[in-house]
Amino acid sequence: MWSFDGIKLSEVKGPIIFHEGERLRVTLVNDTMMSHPIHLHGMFFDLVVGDTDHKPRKHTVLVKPAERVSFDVTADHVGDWAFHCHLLFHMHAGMMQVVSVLPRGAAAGADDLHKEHRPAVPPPTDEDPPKEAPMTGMNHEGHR
Ligand SMILES: [Cu+2]
Repeated sequence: MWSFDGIKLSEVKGPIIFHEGERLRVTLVNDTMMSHPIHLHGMFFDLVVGDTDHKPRKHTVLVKPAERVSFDVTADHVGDWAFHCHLLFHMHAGMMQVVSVLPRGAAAGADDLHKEHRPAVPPPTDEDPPKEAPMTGMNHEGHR
C-alpha cells in the first residue's frame, strides 16, 4: 500500500494538527523504491537545503527513494489542507492525509468544533478510485 507513516488515508484516525502562527519543520523520509512528489495545499514551505540561508519556496517537493527531505512551514492559513503524493495512483491508494491548521487561541474542545468543517475536504478513499487513475496492471502491494 502507499501511505504516510504506514497508515493509508482510509485508516487514519485524524488530521495532522498544526497551530496557527507556528513555524514547523517537517521531515519526509522516503523508504520506498519510487520517487514521490509530495504536495501540501494551503501553505508554501521553505526547503531546507543545508548550511545556507537560501531556502527555495515551494508547495511540492520530489522525494527520491531513500531520500530524506526537510522543509520549514509557517502555519498561517487556518483550515483543512490536503497533504499528499501528487502521483494520483499513490494518492488514491492512500498516500494522503489532512493537515488541519487550528486557529490561534483554540482551546480544549477545538478538535470537536473542528470536525464540523472537516468534510470541506472530501478526501478520496481507496474504495473510490478515480477514473483518471487506472489501477490496472499496477502492482504496488508490498511497497510502502
Ligand atoms: Cu507517490
